[in-house]
Amino acid sequence: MAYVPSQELVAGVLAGEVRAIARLLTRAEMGAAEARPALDAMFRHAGRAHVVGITGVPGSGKSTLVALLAAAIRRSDRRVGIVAIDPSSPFSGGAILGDRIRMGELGGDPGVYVRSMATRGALGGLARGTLEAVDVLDAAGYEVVIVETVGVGQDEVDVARAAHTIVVVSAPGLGDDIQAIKAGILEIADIHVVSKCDRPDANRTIADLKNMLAMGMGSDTTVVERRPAALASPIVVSDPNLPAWRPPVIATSMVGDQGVALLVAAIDGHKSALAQSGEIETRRALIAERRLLKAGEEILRDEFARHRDGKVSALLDQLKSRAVSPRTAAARLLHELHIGGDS
Ligand SMILES: Nc1nc2c(ncn2[C@@H]2O[C@H](COP(=O)(O)OP(=O)(O)O)[C@@H](O)[C@H]2O)c(=O)[nH]1
Ligand SMILES: [Mg+2]
Repeated sequence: MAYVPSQELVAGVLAGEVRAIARLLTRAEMGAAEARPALDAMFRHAGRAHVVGITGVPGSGKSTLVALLAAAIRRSDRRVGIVAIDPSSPFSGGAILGDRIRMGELGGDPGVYVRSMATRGALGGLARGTLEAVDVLDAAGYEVVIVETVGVGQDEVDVARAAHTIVVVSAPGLGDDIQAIKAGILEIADIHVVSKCDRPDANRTIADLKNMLAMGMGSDTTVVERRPAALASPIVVSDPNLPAWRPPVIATSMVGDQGVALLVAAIDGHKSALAQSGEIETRRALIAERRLLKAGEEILRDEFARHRDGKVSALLDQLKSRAVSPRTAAARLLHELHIGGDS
């Protein structure tokens, strides 16, 4: 198969061609310099999708939920792109999200695209290019882009925080506490999910989570709208009278797809709440700021590694002997690396 320059893939991606999407995603993941202009073009064309981040500790049921969620969103005829950074959790016996989707009701559905990003290193260092993969799927016309990421570690949490709607998944059976608290991700939730609510111990997890929220670790909601009998907790579906969005708690289960339609409603409710309150602009600005800093960090780390044994080593020696302070050395470093310049 002949190598197609990345720039030539742009038109294919914009036309929604799966092969072009797959190739460009691979290059984004590899961090191929050649793909840079194409990825820049993707960023310019992106911005229409609603990006949903699904996060939670390993084994909390994220992949299972994402597959169900994607199927439910498909029923409203929207196309769904999925980027999963947790391709095979040890808890799921290595079953990856892509397999679930292919084997499930979405198998062969051209309206769903799943990409599992490899993680780097044993500690699951975040795959480079995850947010660029989101841009690619956004530019390719997927109306909803779901990002599954483990809510452990700064990089992974940063990816979740680049979403418009952040769903934090907690589950029974993973220890005594609400794991999301330990991971420090409870407060980033726009929507809380307690998964595996078919388990008898799920009620305790729901109660614990609500207690935590009542104690001010995030905010619970008390407004109920059209609450089906099956729903274990109240939910707000876009109420214009609310002063601000209050994260609902939704109980879900893979048994009978419980709570999944409500989760879709909550995501859509959050999306319209962001639009109605104008908060979407604030959030977009925050995401832009984070992405700028993140990209800057990446460039710095890349350049640092490239010159580690060259210009950087003398500076390191001076620092080691305390001839210069870290701040001064860093200022010189930035200067000498000519970051952003042509050198
Ligand atoms: N009982 C029950 N088990 C579930 C449910 N959802 C997921 N699991 C199980 O929990 C384990 C972890 O699920 P997975 O989706 O891979 O979690 P992830 O690591 O957060 O992506 C698997 O063994 C699943 O079969 C559920 O709704 N009910
Ligand atoms: Mg998973």
